[in-house]
Amino acid sequence: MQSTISVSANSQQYIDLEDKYGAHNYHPLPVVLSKGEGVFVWDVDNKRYYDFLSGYSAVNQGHRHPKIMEALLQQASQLTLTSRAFYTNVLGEFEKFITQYFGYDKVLPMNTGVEAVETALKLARRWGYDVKKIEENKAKIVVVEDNFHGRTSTVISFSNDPASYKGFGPYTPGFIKIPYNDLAALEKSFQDKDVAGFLFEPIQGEAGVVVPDEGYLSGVRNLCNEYNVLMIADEIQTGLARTGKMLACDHEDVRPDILILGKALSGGTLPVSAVLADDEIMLTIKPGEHGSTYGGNPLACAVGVASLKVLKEEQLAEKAAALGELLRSELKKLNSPFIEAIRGKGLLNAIVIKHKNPEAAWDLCVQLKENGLLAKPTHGDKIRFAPPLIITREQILECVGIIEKSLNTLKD
Ligand code: IF1
Repeated sequence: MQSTISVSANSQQYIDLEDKYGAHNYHPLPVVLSKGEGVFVWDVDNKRYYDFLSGYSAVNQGHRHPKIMEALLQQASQLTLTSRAFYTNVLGEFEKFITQYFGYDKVLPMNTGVEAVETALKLARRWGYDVKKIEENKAKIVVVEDNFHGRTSTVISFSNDPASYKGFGPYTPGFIKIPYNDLAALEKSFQDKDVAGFLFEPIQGEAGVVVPDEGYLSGVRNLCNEYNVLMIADEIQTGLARTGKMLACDHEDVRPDILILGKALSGGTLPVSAVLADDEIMLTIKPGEHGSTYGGNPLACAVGVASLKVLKEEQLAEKAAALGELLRSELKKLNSPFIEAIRGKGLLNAIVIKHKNPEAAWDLCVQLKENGLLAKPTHGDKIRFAPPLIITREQILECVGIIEKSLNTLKD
């Protein structure tokens, strides 16, 4: 039985509206938000909440960061979209800025995360044919179990979560799935000469914040070098300071051949994603062979630069590292019988709930909401704790208090 949910009539009308007119492809918490600022969001009754989801890491810089807003509004007053049929005075500046920021020759801008993943897959295949000399249509990409890279028909083709793939076949061929965090399996998969790339998340988000063993990232790098396979890091969720480094790959000083970014690249303002690689890879795609109407649009370029600047100016990676340590150690101190595991890196964290009631994680999230903190369960028993990186020490401690109070309402 789910715990009683208090929803005001005011909120309920908006919930009913979405329910009636929107597709039922989500199951949101019963809270209706109308405003955000920094680490907080407010509902339509003006109740304030800590946002511990941060748009799944899209609002690392906090809601409506003033510098990102300024860039957005300034650019909106000049030019918002041209398509890539013409040059603009902002795209090149963005491209120069982001390639120098991450140390790659080139960038290919897209919009949503999954489009950037698709771009990376196409690049890896093309590189496989043009550079590695794989026979036409034979290229394979190695992926891992419990991956999450988005929702397109190709990307769900290599998901092993039935909720993602079931009933959406036929599936795109050309993917080999191996266990995560398993270098022996990776090396075995590389025996196949048709493997062009290895696509993976440096920390698995959707799987419930699964952190690989130390040495995994550098091990992947070494094997990719040895077997001439492209290392493709999906840092859409883990990148941009979230895990306590600018990129999760930086934890082992590893540089992927293809770097995929999204989410916080726009600080939560609009879909902005990017694929970074060096010339040998990027220049295999020629004019007319890939693109997107909105990719690299002026608004995206302006907020992209501003969003990246904020990360460094406010030392958000360093903050995430320190506050993540604090959050996990304070959660441990609670010694709750209902917390089976606490894991994560930086401010990308999850707790695993242990309870005889399979709805306990959902019920806890409802209690957290009542007490002023928003978080969402994944896969039934896991709850992600990922606040904006601008959160303060005092606020983290206050939030742990809210979590403690909410845990206390769970009955044995
Ligand atoms: C939803 C999850 C998070 C991602 C990685 C690519 C994408 C994502 C590593 C695609 C997107 C989102 C999508 C969102 C929920 C969310 C999510 F729980 F589903 F897995 F964050 F953990 N690579 N993740 O995490 O990016 O195309 O969505 O911009 O509702 O599907 P997108």
